[in-house]
Amino acid sequence: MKSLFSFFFLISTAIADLCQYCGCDFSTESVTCSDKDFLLRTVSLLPSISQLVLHRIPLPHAPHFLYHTNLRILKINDCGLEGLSAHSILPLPNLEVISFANNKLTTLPATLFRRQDDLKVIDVSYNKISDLSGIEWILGENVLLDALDLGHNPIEMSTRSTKLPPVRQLLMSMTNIERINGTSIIFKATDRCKVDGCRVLPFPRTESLTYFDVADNGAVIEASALQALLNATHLNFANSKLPAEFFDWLETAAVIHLNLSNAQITVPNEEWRWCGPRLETLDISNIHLRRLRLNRGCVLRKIFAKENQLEMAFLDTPTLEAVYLDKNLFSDWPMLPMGTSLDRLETFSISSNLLTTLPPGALTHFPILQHLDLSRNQLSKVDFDAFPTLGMQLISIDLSYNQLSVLPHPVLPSILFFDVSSNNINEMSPFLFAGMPLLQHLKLSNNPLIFRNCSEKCWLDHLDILTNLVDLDLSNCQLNRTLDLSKQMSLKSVILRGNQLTAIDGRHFPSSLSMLDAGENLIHYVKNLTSHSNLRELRLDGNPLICDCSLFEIRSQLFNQTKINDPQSYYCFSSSWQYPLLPYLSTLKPCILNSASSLLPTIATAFLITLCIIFLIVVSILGGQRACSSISHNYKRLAAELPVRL
Ligand SMILES: *[C@@H]1O[C@H](CO)[C@@H](O)[C@H](O)[C@H]1NC(C)=O
Ligand SMILES: *[C@@H]1O[C@H](CO)[C@@H](O)[C@H](O)[C@H]1NC(C)=O
Ligand SMILES: *[C@@H]1O[C@H](CO)[C@@H](O)[C@H](O)[C@H]1NC(C)=O
Ligand SMILES: *[C@@H]1O[C@H](CO)[C@@H](O)[C@H](O)[C@H]1NC(C)=O
Ligand SMILES: *[C@@H]1O[C@H](CO)[C@@H](O)[C@H](O)[C@H]1NC(C)=O
Ligand SMILES: *[C@@H]1O[C@H](CO)[C@@H](O)[C@H](O)[C@H]1NC(C)=O
Ligand SMILES: CC(=O)N[C@H]1CO[C@H](CO)[C@@H](O)[C@@H]1O
Repeated sequence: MKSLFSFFFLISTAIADLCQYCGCDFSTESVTCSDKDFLLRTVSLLPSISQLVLHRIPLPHAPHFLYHTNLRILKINDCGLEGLSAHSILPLPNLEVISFANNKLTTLPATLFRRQDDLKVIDVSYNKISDLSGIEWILGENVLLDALDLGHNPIEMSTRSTKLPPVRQLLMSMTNIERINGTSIIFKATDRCKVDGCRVLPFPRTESLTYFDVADNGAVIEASALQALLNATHLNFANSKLPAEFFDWLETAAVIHLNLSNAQITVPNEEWRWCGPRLETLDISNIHLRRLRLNRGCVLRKIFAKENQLEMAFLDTPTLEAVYLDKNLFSDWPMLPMGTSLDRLETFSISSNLLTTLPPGALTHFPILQHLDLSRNQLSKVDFDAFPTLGMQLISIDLSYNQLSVLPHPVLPSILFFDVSSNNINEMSPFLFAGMPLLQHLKLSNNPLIFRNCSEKCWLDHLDILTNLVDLDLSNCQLNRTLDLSKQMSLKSVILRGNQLTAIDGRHFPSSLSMLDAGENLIHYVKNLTSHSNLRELRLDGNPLICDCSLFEIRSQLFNQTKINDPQSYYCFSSSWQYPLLPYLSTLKPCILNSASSLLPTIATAFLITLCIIFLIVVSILGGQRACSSISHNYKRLAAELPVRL
């Protein structure tokens, strides 16, 4: 039910009302209303408030604002706003930032922003605006905008006399642009407008334009447009068609951040070897490259070259900080030219390639590397000398989805994140963790042989060293021994799903634990978890739990599980009967006395045997063949709303 509110916050006693429904932060002088189901009619704010954010509140029409001179930032996002009137924000003359993104606006009324002389940013992206004619009347005179975001609007109409205000950043991704030349943006022809004259938008003054985003239009960028954009520093041409003159242009252009991902461009010899004189960030993902050559003269800092067919990379650019080569065809580790060392490289990502080994010295020339992603390759060997012996600053290593059976144990004094899940590890050195004193996130899931040698001495017994461990994933590892993590005092999340554990004993987990996933095991009992007050999430689906009063202590966590009312996920056994867990828990009483708790199952068993006998009689009367024979526990999953016989 929608309730109707009119907010009048002129007197301080009303602040409480506002803050009851919306978040008020007086240190930043902002008011935020989010995910509320009330109808906002009139907005009157305390004089000090300078920022108002309305998010996901049903507002088909703009609310009525009372005169307010201090408000600088107004955001109405995802509110289903359909219409604005020319007077909607007249009472807010000093706005600098306006965002109506993510609504259902079809037009912007003429003179909408006429009174806002200090306006800097207008964001009307993700609306349904189709007609830009008249946009020049919307703003006051002499306004120089910092940013105008028209992105994700189905623009169809615009005329030669349509003049965009001078703007530094113009964002027009997904706006139906057909082509861009040196003077105009031309939208795609539609039924409403077929000839050029009604779908052409003259460029705003290009001297001031520094940021231009026309991504995902499939637009043809003509050579004259590139010349007009010679001084722009941020260009997003993702998914555009670029002319052959592009490479010559790039050698002289001022561009610093350039995005060419998914662009249609013919790269000679399928080898990328260009760098603009100031180019720092370059995205050349998915443009059908086979080779990548980055020379010494480049000042590139970040390169994204994902989803190509790269087999070779020549990286001789010492300014590089991040290199992304994921989803290519590298079968050999990209070696650096002799004498090159990437002294600034912090991130190196080469996941989803065809690498089979990490050779000796692979990481020697990346002295400050922090993030290494080698996941989803075919690595069967990581050479012991791949890591330099000293001074590695690695923070995260992802080796998941490879074919490793053995791990090296380099000394990684700063490592926080280590993922070797989905490999075939069958031997773990007990010394592995000694070299990772700060490790917080350890993922070893889907290594079915990882406990193979654990019958006598087990690497698991050396986990104690990892005193900073925060989360541990050992799912699907055929774990069947008890795991004592009680000394990991920082541990918050443990995933043991899909193993062969038969019990969970809270004494083996620290009190810091907030999430334990032990689904799909062979667990009968869960004990001693009452003192784990931080435990918010406990997953036990797919376990043959015993219907027992000890379940009472984890009742609140179980009730919180989304699958708790699914009897195929949560069930328990009493004698050989399987019950859906939810109805059982709903009537469960806590275990009070030992005698009582030992008596209850006896009574239950007696009751069940009686039932069984009655059932036998009924079955024999009906001439059935089945007998009440399987008293032994046979934990099969059954779909059942009512108790059923196994
Ligand atoms: C750009 O296209 C428009 C519309 O077709 C045309 O009027 C204009 O002369 C073109 N400008 C250049 C520089 O080609
Ligand atoms: C680029 O900048 C230079 C120097 O500031 C200026 O002379 C030139 O006209 C500008 N070019 C464009 C296309 O804005
Ligand atoms: C390049 O643009 C595409 C499409 O807008 C976007 O998905 C991608 O993240 C951008 N690349 C970078 C490095 O920002
Ligand atoms: C692990 O077990 C395999 C076979 O069971 C054996 O060959 C190997 O030496 C053992 N490794 C260690 C470190 O005990
Ligand atoms: C655990 O599993 C291994 C084989 O994976 C087996 O040799 C061992 O006996 C099992 N231990 C227990 C306690 O069931
Ligand atoms: C149940 O879930 C809610 C939200 O997911 C959480 O805030 C609450 O603390 C949980 N309660 C228990 C007892 O885990
Ligand atoms: C500390 C604690 O509660 N320990 C209990 C753990 O569970 C066993 C068996 O249920 C009890 O005997 C302990 O007292």
